[in-house]
Amino acid sequence: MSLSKQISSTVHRTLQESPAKLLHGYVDGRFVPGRREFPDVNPADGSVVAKATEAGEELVDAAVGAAHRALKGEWGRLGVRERAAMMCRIAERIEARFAEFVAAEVADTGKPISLASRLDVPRAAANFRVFADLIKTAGVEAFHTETTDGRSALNYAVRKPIGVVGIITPWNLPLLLLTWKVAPAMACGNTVVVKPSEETPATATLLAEVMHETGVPPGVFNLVHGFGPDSAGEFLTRHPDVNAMTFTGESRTGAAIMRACAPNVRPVSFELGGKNAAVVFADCDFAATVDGLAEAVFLNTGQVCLCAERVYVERPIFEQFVDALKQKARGLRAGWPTDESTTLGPLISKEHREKVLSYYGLAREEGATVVTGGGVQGFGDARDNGCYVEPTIWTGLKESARCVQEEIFGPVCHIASFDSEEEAIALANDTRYGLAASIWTTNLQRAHRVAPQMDVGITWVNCWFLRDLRTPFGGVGLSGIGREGGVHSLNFYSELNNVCIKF
Ligand code: NAD
Ligand code: 6OH
Repeated sequence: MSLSKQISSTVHRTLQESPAKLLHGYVDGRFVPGRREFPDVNPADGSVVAKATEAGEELVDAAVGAAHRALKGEWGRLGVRERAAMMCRIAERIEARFAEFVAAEVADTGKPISLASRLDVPRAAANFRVFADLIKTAGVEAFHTETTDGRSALNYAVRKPIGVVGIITPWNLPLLLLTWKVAPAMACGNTVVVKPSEETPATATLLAEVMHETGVPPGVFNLVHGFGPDSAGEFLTRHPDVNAMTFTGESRTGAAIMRACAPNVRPVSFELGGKNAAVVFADCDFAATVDGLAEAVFLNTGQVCLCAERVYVERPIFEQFVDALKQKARGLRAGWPTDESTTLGPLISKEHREKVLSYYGLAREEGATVVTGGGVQGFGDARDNGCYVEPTIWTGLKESARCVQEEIFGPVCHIASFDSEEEAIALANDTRYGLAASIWTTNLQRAHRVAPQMDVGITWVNCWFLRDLRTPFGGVGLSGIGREGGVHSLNFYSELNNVCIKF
Protein backbone atom coordinates (compact mmCIF):
# COMPACT_ATOMS: atom_id res chain seq x y z
CA MET A 1 0.00 0.00 0.00
CA SER A 2 1.35 3.49 -0.81
CA LEU A 3 2.29 5.69 2.14
CA SER A 4 -0.52 8.12 1.45
CA LYS A 5 -3.11 5.29 1.30
CA GLN A 6 -1.64 3.79 4.48
CA ILE A 7 -1.87 7.15 6.25
CA SER A 8 -5.38 7.73 5.02
CA SER A 9 -6.65 4.32 6.14
CA THR A 10 -4.93 4.69 9.54
CA VAL A 11 -6.54 8.10 9.99
CA HIS A 12 -9.99 6.71 9.19
CA ARG A 13 -9.49 3.70 11.49
CA THR A 14 -8.21 5.96 14.28
CA LEU A 15 -11.21 8.22 14.01
CA GLN A 16 -13.58 5.24 14.19
CA GLU A 17 -11.85 3.53 17.09
CA SER A 18 -10.78 6.51 19.06
CA PRO A 19 -13.83 7.56 21.10
CA ALA A 20 -13.04 4.61 23.35
CA LYS A 21 -9.41 5.59 23.74
CA LEU A 22 -8.13 6.78 27.11
CA LEU A 23 -4.90 8.75 27.08
CA HIS A 24 -2.97 8.45 30.32
CA GLY A 25 0.11 10.16 31.61
CA TYR A 26 3.46 8.35 31.50
CA VAL A 27 5.46 8.49 34.70
CA ASP A 28 8.54 6.51 35.69
CA GLY A 29 8.17 4.20 32.69
CA ARG A 30 4.48 3.38 33.27
CA PHE A 31 1.19 4.68 31.87
CA VAL A 32 -0.81 5.96 34.84
CA PRO A 33 -4.32 7.39 35.06
CA GLY A 34 -4.88 10.89 36.37
CA ARG A 35 -7.49 12.31 38.70
CA ARG A 36 -10.28 12.84 36.15
CA GLU A 37 -11.05 12.45 32.47
CA PHE A 38 -11.45 15.24 29.94
CA PRO A 39 -12.52 15.02 26.29
CA ASP A 40 -10.19 15.34 23.32
CA VAL A 41 -12.33 16.96 20.64
CA ASN A 42 -11.88 16.86 16.87
CA PRO A 43 -12.43 20.46 15.75
CA ALA A 44 -13.51 19.37 12.26
CA ASP A 45 -16.92 18.21 13.52
CA GLY A 46 -16.91 18.54 17.32
CA SER A 47 -16.74 14.77 17.86
CA VAL A 48 -14.89 13.35 20.86
CA VAL A 49 -11.92 11.37 19.52
CA ALA A 50 -10.50 10.27 22.87
CA LYS A 51 -10.42 11.09 26.53
CA ALA A 52 -7.31 12.09 28.42
CA THR A 53 -6.77 11.90 32.15
CA GLU A 54 -5.73 15.02 34.00
CA ALA A 55 -2.71 14.78 36.30
CA GLY A 56 -3.22 16.09 39.80
CA GLU A 57 -0.50 17.57 42.00
CA GLU A 58 0.56 14.15 43.32
CA LEU A 59 1.14 12.71 39.85
CA VAL A 60 3.14 15.76 38.77
CA ASP A 61 5.20 15.40 41.93
CA ALA A 62 5.74 11.71 41.16
CA ALA A 63 6.88 12.62 37.64
CA VAL A 64 9.38 15.18 38.92
CA GLY A 65 10.65 12.69 41.51
CA ALA A 66 11.07 9.96 38.88
CA ALA A 67 12.89 12.42 36.63
CA HIS A 68 15.36 13.21 39.42
CA ARG A 69 16.01 9.55 40.17
CA ALA A 70 16.60 8.87 36.47
CA LEU A 71 19.35 11.51 36.37
CA LYS A 72 21.30 9.40 38.82
CA GLY A 73 20.53 6.05 37.20
CA GLU A 74 21.36 4.31 33.96
CA TRP A 75 20.54 7.43 31.90
CA GLY A 76 22.99 9.58 33.83
CA ARG A 77 25.73 7.04 33.17
CA LEU A 78 25.22 6.85 29.40
CA GLY A 79 27.93 8.36 27.23
CA VAL A 80 27.11 10.99 24.63
CA ARG A 81 27.35 8.51 21.76
CA GLU A 82 24.96 6.08 23.46
CA ARG A 83 22.49 8.88 24.17
CA ALA A 84 22.70 10.06 20.58
CA ALA A 85 22.18 6.51 19.29
CA MET A 86 19.07 6.18 21.46
CA MET A 87 17.73 9.43 20.04
CA CYS A 88 18.25 8.16 16.49
CA ARG A 89 16.27 5.04 17.43
CA ILE A 90 13.47 7.31 18.72
CA ALA A 91 13.46 9.08 15.32
CA GLU A 92 13.27 5.69 13.59
CA ARG A 93 10.32 4.59 15.75
CA ILE A 94 8.47 7.82 14.97
CA GLU A 95 8.99 7.08 11.29
CA ALA A 96 7.94 3.45 11.75
CA ARG A 97 4.66 4.68 13.30
CA PHE A 98 4.37 7.63 10.89
CA ALA A 99 0.76 6.95 9.88
CA GLU A 100 -0.39 6.68 13.51
CA PHE A 101 1.29 9.96 14.40
CA VAL A 102 -0.31 11.69 11.41
CA ALA A 103 -3.69 10.20 12.30
CA ALA A 104 -3.45 11.36 15.90
CA GLU A 105 -2.35 14.86 14.94
CA VAL A 106 -5.09 15.20 12.33
CA ALA A 107 -7.77 13.97 14.73
CA ASP A 108 -6.65 16.32 17.51
CA THR A 109 -6.02 19.49 15.54
CA GLY A 110 -8.16 19.13 12.42
CA LYS A 111 -5.15 20.12 10.35
CA PRO A 112 -5.11 18.77 6.78
CA ILE A 113 -3.56 15.33 6.47
CA SER A 114 -1.23 16.72 3.79
CA LEU A 115 0.19 19.25 6.25
CA ALA A 116 0.69 16.81 9.13
CA SER A 117 2.44 14.40 6.72
CA ARG A 118 4.66 17.08 5.22
CA LEU A 119 5.47 19.21 8.26
CA ASP A 120 4.58 18.01 11.75
CA VAL A 121 5.60 14.37 11.84
CA PRO A 122 8.76 14.55 9.68
CA ARG A 123 9.97 17.48 11.82
CA ALA A 124 9.49 15.44 14.98
CA ALA A 125 11.88 12.77 13.69
CA ALA A 126 14.26 15.46 12.38
CA ASN A 127 14.34 17.16 15.79
CA PHE A 128 15.75 13.98 17.40
CA ARG A 129 18.27 13.36 14.58
CA VAL A 130 19.57 16.92 14.45
CA PHE A 131 20.19 17.19 18.18
CA ALA A 132 21.73 13.70 18.28
CA ASP A 133 24.22 14.90 15.65
CA LEU A 134 24.81 18.24 17.32
CA ILE A 135 25.59 16.83 20.74
CA LYS A 136 28.13 14.43 19.25
CA THR A 137 30.00 17.25 17.57
CA ALA A 138 29.49 20.07 20.10
CA GLY A 139 32.73 21.65 21.27
CA VAL A 140 33.46 23.65 24.40
CA GLU A 141 35.11 27.00 24.91
CA ALA A 142 38.79 26.94 25.88
CA PHE A 143 41.12 29.85 26.68
CA HIS A 144 44.82 29.93 27.36
CA THR A 145 45.34 32.58 30.05
CA GLU A 146 48.70 34.24 30.86
CA THR A 147 49.07 34.74 34.62
CA THR A 148 50.92 37.66 36.30
CA ASP A 149 53.64 35.37 37.71
CA GLY A 150 54.72 34.42 34.20
CA ARG A 151 52.96 31.09 34.21
CA SER A 152 49.73 30.04 32.49
CA ALA A 153 46.27 28.68 33.06
CA LEU A 154 44.02 26.67 30.84
CA ASN A 155 40.30 27.42 31.02
CA TYR A 156 37.81 25.05 29.53
CA ALA A 157 34.07 24.73 29.97
CA VAL A 158 32.45 21.41 30.82
CA ARG A 159 28.88 20.87 29.65
CA LYS A 160 26.59 19.23 32.24
CA PRO A 161 22.86 18.51 32.26
CA ILE A 162 20.78 21.19 33.94
CA GLY A 163 18.62 18.50 35.62
CA VAL A 164 14.88 18.05 35.35
CA VAL A 165 13.39 20.20 32.59
CA GLY A 166 9.69 21.11 32.61
CA ILE A 167 8.27 21.45 29.09
CA ILE A 168 4.88 23.03 28.34
CA THR A 169 3.64 23.28 24.77
CA PRO A 170 0.66 24.58 22.76
CA TRP A 171 -1.82 22.98 20.36
CA ASN A 172 -0.94 24.45 16.99
CA LEU A 173 2.03 22.23 16.04
CA PRO A 174 1.78 19.85 18.98
CA LEU A 175 4.34 17.15 18.17
CA LEU A 176 6.73 19.44 16.31
CA LEU A 177 6.95 21.93 19.16
CA LEU A 178 7.12 19.28 21.88
CA THR A 179 9.99 17.39 20.24
CA TRP A 180 11.75 20.68 19.43
CA LYS A 181 12.31 20.89 23.20
CA VAL A 182 12.41 17.24 24.29
CA ALA A 183 15.17 16.37 21.80
CA PRO A 184 17.79 18.95 22.85
CA ALA A 185 16.90 18.45 26.52
CA MET A 186 17.56 14.71 26.22
CA ALA A 187 20.64 15.25 24.03
CA CYS A 188 22.17 17.26 26.86
CA GLY A 189 21.51 14.43 29.32
CA ASN A 190 18.54 15.93 31.14
CA THR A 191 15.31 14.25 32.08
CA VAL A 192 11.97 15.84 31.25
CA VAL A 193 8.41 16.24 32.45
CA VAL A 194 6.22 17.37 29.57
CA LYS A 195 2.74 18.87 29.65
CA PRO A 196 1.19 19.11 26.18
CA SER A 197 -1.82 21.28 25.50
CA GLU A 198 -5.12 19.94 26.83
CA GLU A 199 -6.47 20.41 23.28
CA THR A 200 -3.94 17.98 21.75
CA PRO A 201 -2.91 15.14 24.08
CA ALA A 202 -2.64 12.34 21.51
CA THR A 203 0.75 12.64 19.79
CA ALA A 204 2.51 13.27 23.11
CA THR A 205 1.01 9.99 24.34
CA LEU A 206 2.26 8.21 21.21
CA LEU A 207 5.68 9.73 21.84
CA ALA A 208 5.62 8.21 25.34
CA GLU A 209 4.91 4.83 23.72
CA VAL A 210 7.86 5.37 21.39
CA MET A 211 10.12 6.19 24.36
CA HIS A 212 8.94 2.99 26.04
CA GLU A 213 9.49 0.84 22.94
CA THR A 214 12.92 2.37 22.36
CA GLY A 215 14.09 1.40 25.83
CA VAL A 216 14.50 4.92 27.18
CA PRO A 217 15.06 4.29 30.92
CA PRO A 218 12.08 4.93 33.22
CA GLY A 219 11.86 8.50 34.48
CA VAL A 220 13.77 10.08 31.59
CA PHE A 221 10.63 11.09 29.68
CA ASN A 222 7.54 11.76 31.79
CA LEU A 223 4.22 12.97 30.46
CA VAL A 224 1.43 14.64 32.41
CA HIS A 225 -1.85 15.66 30.80
CA GLY A 226 -4.08 18.49 31.88
CA PHE A 227 -4.79 22.18 31.80
CA GLY A 228 -2.87 25.30 32.88
CA PRO A 229 -4.13 27.12 35.98
CA ASP A 230 -4.85 24.92 39.00
CA SER A 231 -3.94 21.88 36.93
CA ALA A 232 -0.91 19.98 35.63
CA GLY A 233 0.62 23.08 33.98
CA GLU A 234 0.64 25.15 37.13
CA PHE A 235 1.67 22.20 39.33
CA LEU A 236 4.67 21.66 37.09
CA THR A 237 5.76 25.29 36.82
CA ARG A 238 5.64 25.92 40.56
CA HIS A 239 7.26 22.61 41.52
CA PRO A 240 10.41 23.51 43.46
CA ASP A 241 12.44 20.57 42.08
CA VAL A 242 12.06 21.44 38.40
CA ASN A 243 15.44 22.88 37.40
CA ALA A 244 14.44 24.76 34.23
CA MET A 245 11.22 25.58 32.39
CA THR A 246 10.80 25.83 28.67
CA PHE A 247 7.49 27.01 27.28
CA THR A 248 5.85 27.75 23.95
CA GLY A 249 2.51 29.49 23.97
CA GLU A 250 0.79 32.80 24.58
CA SER A 251 2.71 35.77 25.94
CA ARG A 252 0.23 36.11 28.84
CA THR A 253 0.83 32.49 29.86
CA GLY A 254 4.57 33.12 29.65
CA ALA A 255 4.16 35.93 32.18
CA ALA A 256 2.27 33.60 34.57
CA ILE A 257 4.95 30.90 34.22
CA MET A 258 7.69 33.43 34.83
CA ARG A 259 5.99 34.43 38.09
CA ALA A 260 5.75 30.76 39.11
CA CYS A 261 9.47 30.24 38.38
CA ALA A 262 10.62 33.39 40.17
CA PRO A 263 10.64 32.16 43.79
CA ASN A 264 13.15 29.44 42.97
CA VAL A 265 15.07 31.54 40.39
CA ARG A 266 14.88 28.95 37.64
CA PRO A 267 15.95 29.64 34.05
CA VAL A 268 13.18 29.98 31.50
CA SER A 269 13.11 29.79 27.73
CA PHE A 270 10.00 31.26 26.15
CA GLU A 271 8.76 31.10 22.56
CA LEU A 272 5.63 33.24 22.65
CA GLY A 273 3.18 35.00 20.38
CA GLY A 274 3.71 37.11 17.31
CA LYS A 275 2.07 39.81 15.18
CA ASN A 276 4.42 39.32 12.31
CA ALA A 277 4.92 41.72 9.43
CA ALA A 278 5.55 40.91 5.79
CA VAL A 279 7.04 43.70 3.69
CA VAL A 280 6.42 43.43 -0.05
CA PHE A 281 8.43 45.71 -2.31
CA ALA A 282 7.28 46.60 -5.82
CA ASP A 283 10.40 44.91 -7.23
CA CYS A 284 9.43 41.49 -5.80
CA ASP A 285 8.90 38.39 -7.91
CA PHE A 286 5.13 38.95 -7.87
CA ALA A 287 3.84 35.43 -8.43
CA ALA A 288 6.32 33.84 -6.01
CA THR A 289 5.51 36.48 -3.41
CA VAL A 290 1.78 35.91 -3.65
CA ASP A 291 2.37 32.14 -3.29
CA GLY A 292 4.70 32.76 -0.33
CA LEU A 293 2.31 35.11 1.42
CA ALA A 294 -0.64 32.77 0.88
CA GLU A 295 1.33 30.23 2.95
CA ALA A 296 2.54 32.81 5.46
CA VAL A 297 -1.00 34.02 6.15
CA PHE A 298 -3.12 30.87 5.86
CA LEU A 299 -0.93 27.84 6.67
CA ASN A 300 -2.45 25.75 9.47
CA THR A 301 -5.47 28.09 9.30
CA GLY A 302 -3.21 30.92 10.41
CA GLN A 303 -2.37 29.12 13.63
CA VAL A 304 1.41 29.35 13.41
CA CYS A 305 3.18 31.82 15.67
CA LEU A 306 5.19 32.92 12.61
CA CYS A 307 2.18 33.70 10.41
CA ALA A 308 2.04 37.14 8.83
CA GLU A 309 -0.99 39.02 10.17
CA ARG A 310 0.29 42.42 8.96
CA VAL A 311 1.21 42.75 5.30
CA TYR A 312 2.74 45.99 4.00
CA VAL A 313 2.84 46.41 0.23
CA GLU A 314 4.61 49.15 -1.76
CA ARG A 315 1.97 51.42 -3.25
CA PRO A 316 2.52 50.77 -7.02
CA ILE A 317 1.53 47.10 -6.63
CA PHE A 318 -0.91 47.43 -3.72
CA GLU A 319 -4.21 46.93 -5.58
CA GLN A 320 -2.80 44.15 -7.74
CA PHE A 321 -1.38 42.38 -4.68
CA VAL A 322 -4.59 42.64 -2.63
CA ASP A 323 -6.51 41.19 -5.53
CA ALA A 324 -4.03 38.34 -6.05
CA LEU A 325 -4.01 37.35 -2.35
CA LYS A 326 -7.82 37.52 -2.36
CA GLN A 327 -7.86 34.98 -5.20
CA LYS A 328 -5.55 32.73 -3.15
CA ALA A 329 -7.80 33.01 -0.10
CA ARG A 330 -10.84 32.15 -2.19
CA GLY A 331 -9.00 29.20 -3.72
CA LEU A 332 -8.40 27.52 -0.34
CA ARG A 333 -10.38 24.33 0.12
CA ALA A 334 -12.04 24.11 3.53
CA GLY A 335 -12.55 20.37 3.50
CA TRP A 336 -12.43 17.41 5.80
CA PRO A 337 -8.90 17.20 7.26
CA THR A 338 -8.69 13.59 6.12
CA ASP A 339 -9.23 14.57 2.49
CA GLU A 340 -5.91 14.88 0.61
CA SER A 341 -7.13 17.90 -1.33
CA THR A 342 -8.07 19.95 1.75
CA THR A 343 -5.95 23.07 2.19
CA LEU A 344 -7.82 24.79 5.03
CA GLY A 345 -8.75 23.00 8.23
CA PRO A 346 -10.80 24.27 11.16
CA LEU A 347 -9.51 26.36 14.05
CA ILE A 348 -8.56 24.36 17.13
CA SER A 349 -11.69 24.85 19.27
CA LYS A 350 -15.06 26.57 19.61
CA GLU A 351 -13.49 28.90 22.17
CA HIS A 352 -10.71 29.90 19.80
CA ARG A 353 -13.23 30.34 16.99
CA GLU A 354 -15.20 32.74 19.21
CA LYS A 355 -12.00 34.72 19.72
CA VAL A 356 -11.19 34.87 15.99
CA LEU A 357 -14.78 35.75 15.09
CA SER A 358 -14.77 38.50 17.70
CA TYR A 359 -11.87 40.07 15.75
CA TYR A 360 -13.83 39.60 12.50
CA GLY A 361 -16.58 41.68 14.14
CA LEU A 362 -14.18 44.18 15.70
CA ALA A 363 -12.47 44.83 12.35
CA ARG A 364 -15.79 46.09 10.95
CA GLU A 365 -16.27 48.36 13.97
CA GLU A 366 -12.71 49.63 13.54
CA GLY A 367 -13.51 50.60 9.95
CA ALA A 368 -11.94 47.79 7.93
CA THR A 369 -12.80 47.06 4.34
CA VAL A 370 -13.43 43.33 4.22
CA VAL A 371 -11.74 42.24 0.98
CA THR A 372 -12.80 38.64 1.40
CA GLY A 373 -14.17 36.34 4.11
CA GLY A 374 -15.17 37.70 7.48
CA GLY A 375 -17.63 34.97 8.37
CA VAL A 376 -18.27 31.26 8.69
CA GLN A 377 -18.75 28.76 5.85
CA GLY A 378 -21.84 26.58 5.71
CA PHE A 379 -21.23 22.95 4.76
CA GLY A 380 -24.56 21.23 5.26
CA ASP A 381 -22.85 18.34 7.05
CA ALA A 382 -21.13 17.57 10.37
CA ARG A 383 -18.48 20.19 9.67
CA ASP A 384 -21.10 22.76 10.68
CA ASN A 385 -20.47 21.50 14.24
CA GLY A 386 -16.78 22.14 13.75
CA CYS A 387 -14.65 25.24 14.08
CA TYR A 388 -14.14 26.48 10.54
CA VAL A 389 -13.95 30.18 9.66
CA GLU A 390 -13.50 31.90 6.34
CA PRO A 391 -10.03 33.02 5.33
CA THR A 392 -10.18 36.77 5.63
CA ILE A 393 -8.35 39.83 4.31
CA TRP A 394 -8.83 43.40 5.52
CA THR A 395 -7.59 46.73 4.28
CA GLY A 396 -8.14 50.27 5.52
CA LEU A 397 -7.44 49.90 9.23
CA LYS A 398 -5.39 52.41 11.21
CA GLU A 399 -2.09 51.10 12.56
CA SER A 400 -3.43 51.72 16.07
CA ALA A 401 -6.46 49.45 15.49
CA ARG A 402 -6.63 46.48 17.84
CA CYS A 403 -6.90 44.17 14.83
CA VAL A 404 -3.50 45.44 13.65
CA GLN A 405 -1.86 45.35 17.07
CA GLU A 406 -3.18 42.16 18.73
CA GLU A 407 -2.34 38.58 17.82
CA ILE A 408 -5.45 36.92 16.37
CA PHE A 409 -4.04 33.48 15.46
CA GLY A 410 -6.47 32.79 12.64
CA PRO A 411 -6.54 32.77 8.81
CA VAL A 412 -6.51 36.54 8.52
CA CYS A 413 -4.32 39.49 7.63
CA HIS A 414 -4.53 43.23 7.21
CA ILE A 415 -2.86 44.72 4.13
CA ALA A 416 -1.64 48.32 4.12
CA SER A 417 0.44 50.29 1.63
CA PHE A 418 3.74 52.14 2.08
CA ASP A 419 5.75 54.60 0.01
CA SER A 420 9.36 54.29 1.18
CA GLU A 421 11.75 51.78 2.68
CA GLU A 422 11.98 53.84 5.88
CA GLU A 423 8.22 53.89 6.24
CA ALA A 424 8.01 50.13 5.68
CA ILE A 425 10.59 49.47 8.40
CA ALA A 426 8.81 51.79 10.83
CA LEU A 427 5.44 50.15 10.15
CA ALA A 428 6.85 46.63 10.51
CA ASN A 429 8.46 47.51 13.83
CA ASP A 430 5.37 49.23 15.25
CA THR A 431 4.40 46.36 17.56
CA ARG A 432 5.10 45.07 21.04
CA TYR A 433 5.80 41.62 19.56
CA GLY A 434 8.97 40.72 17.68
CA LEU A 435 9.05 37.12 16.52
CA ALA A 436 9.46 36.99 12.75
CA ALA A 437 9.36 39.20 9.65
CA SER A 438 9.51 38.47 5.96
CA ILE A 439 10.80 40.72 3.19
CA TRP A 440 9.94 40.21 -0.45
CA THR A 441 12.22 41.85 -3.03
CA THR A 442 14.51 40.93 -5.89
CA ASN A 443 16.96 43.66 -4.83
CA LEU A 444 19.41 41.82 -2.60
CA GLN A 445 21.16 45.01 -1.52
CA ARG A 446 17.84 46.23 -0.21
CA ALA A 447 17.24 42.89 1.48
CA HIS A 448 20.58 43.08 3.30
CA ARG A 449 19.89 46.69 4.27
CA VAL A 450 16.35 46.15 5.54
CA ALA A 451 16.58 42.69 7.17
CA PRO A 452 18.85 43.65 10.09
CA GLN A 453 16.60 46.62 10.86
CA MET A 454 13.64 44.36 11.68
CA ASP A 455 13.14 44.23 15.46
CA VAL A 456 12.57 40.48 15.51
CA GLY A 457 14.38 37.22 16.16
CA ILE A 458 13.92 35.78 12.66
CA THR A 459 13.81 37.57 9.29
CA TRP A 460 13.04 35.63 6.13
CA VAL A 461 13.80 37.07 2.68
CA ASN A 462 11.77 35.71 -0.24
CA CYS A 463 10.70 32.77 1.88
CA TRP A 464 8.84 32.03 5.10
CA PHE A 465 9.15 29.29 7.75
CA LEU A 466 12.20 27.89 5.95
CA ARG A 467 13.94 26.14 8.81
CA ASP A 468 17.52 25.09 9.42
CA LEU A 469 17.45 23.62 12.90
CA ARG A 470 20.97 24.85 13.70
CA THR A 471 19.88 28.51 13.55
CA PRO A 472 18.77 30.68 16.50
CA PHE A 473 14.98 30.68 16.87
CA GLY A 474 13.03 32.95 19.20
CA GLY A 475 11.68 36.44 19.57
CA VAL A 476 12.10 39.85 21.16
CA GLY A 477 9.62 41.88 23.22
CA LEU A 478 6.36 40.07 23.92
CA SER A 479 7.50 37.24 21.62
CA GLY A 480 9.81 35.57 24.05
CA ILE A 481 12.97 35.20 26.06
CA GLY A 482 16.06 33.46 24.75
CA ARG A 483 16.83 31.51 21.61
CA GLU A 484 16.57 27.80 20.90
CA GLY A 485 18.02 25.95 17.92
CA GLY A 486 21.48 24.47 17.38
CA VAL A 487 24.04 25.47 19.96
CA HIS A 488 21.53 27.90 21.51
CA SER A 489 19.42 24.94 22.57
CA LEU A 490 22.47 23.11 23.89
CA ASN A 491 23.35 26.18 25.95
CA PHE A 492 19.88 26.49 27.46
CA TYR A 493 19.59 22.78 28.25
CA SER A 494 22.99 22.50 29.91
CA GLU A 495 25.03 24.14 32.62
CA LEU A 496 28.61 25.10 31.85
CA ASN A 497 31.20 24.53 34.54
CA ASN A 498 34.37 26.46 33.70
CA VAL A 499 37.50 24.60 34.83
CA CYS A 500 40.61 26.77 35.30
CA ILE A 501 43.89 24.85 35.67
CA LYS A 502 47.06 26.71 36.53
CA PHE A 503 50.27 25.13 35.27
P1 NAD B 1 -1.46 28.89 25.79
O1 NAD B 1 -0.45 29.81 26.37
O2 NAD B 1 -2.89 29.12 26.09
O3 NAD B 1 -1.18 27.40 26.25
C1 NAD B 1 0.07 26.80 26.05
C2 NAD B 1 0.30 25.76 27.11
O4 NAD B 1 0.40 26.39 28.38
C3 NAD B 1 -0.81 24.74 27.23
O5 NAD B 1 -0.21 23.47 27.44
C4 NAD B 1 -1.57 25.20 28.46
O6 NAD B 1 -2.24 24.17 29.14
C5 NAD B 1 -0.45 25.75 29.32
N1 NAD B 1 -0.83 26.74 30.31
C6 NAD B 1 -1.82 27.67 30.23
N2 NAD B 1 -1.84 28.43 31.35
C7 NAD B 1 -0.86 27.96 32.15
C8 NAD B 1 -0.38 28.32 33.45
N3 NAD B 1 -0.92 29.34 34.13
N4 NAD B 1 0.65 27.63 33.98
C9 NAD B 1 1.23 26.64 33.28
N5 NAD B 1 0.81 26.23 32.07
C10 NAD B 1 -0.21 26.89 31.50
O7 NAD B 1 -1.19 28.87 24.23
P2 NAD B 1 -2.01 28.13 23.12
O8 NAD B 1 -3.33 28.80 23.00
O9 NAD B 1 -1.96 26.67 23.39
O10 NAD B 1 -1.13 28.41 21.81
C11 NAD B 1 -1.27 29.53 21.02
C12 NAD B 1 -0.23 30.57 21.39
O11 NAD B 1 1.08 30.01 21.32
C13 NAD B 1 -0.18 31.75 20.44
O12 NAD B 1 -0.02 32.93 21.18
C14 NAD B 1 1.05 31.49 19.61
O13 NAD B 1 1.63 32.63 19.02
C15 NAD B 1 1.95 30.86 20.60
N6 NAD B 1 3.00 30.08 19.94
C16 NAD B 1 4.28 30.57 19.90
C17 NAD B 1 5.28 29.87 19.25
C18 NAD B 1 6.71 30.38 19.15
O14 NAD B 1 7.59 29.61 18.78
N7 NAD B 1 6.97 31.63 19.46
C19 NAD B 1 4.99 28.65 18.69
C20 NAD B 1 3.69 28.18 18.74
C21 NAD B 1 2.70 28.90 19.39
C1 6OH C 1 5.03 28.41 15.87
O1 6OH C 1 3.84 28.16 15.81
C2 6OH C 1 6.03 27.71 15.14
C3 6OH C 1 7.22 27.47 15.71
C4 6OH C 1 8.19 26.74 15.00
C5 6OH C 1 9.30 26.25 15.59
O2 6OH C 1 9.56 26.38 16.87
C6 6OH C 1 10.29 25.54 14.81
O3 6OH C 1 11.25 25.07 15.41
O4 6OH C 1 10.15 25.44 13.58
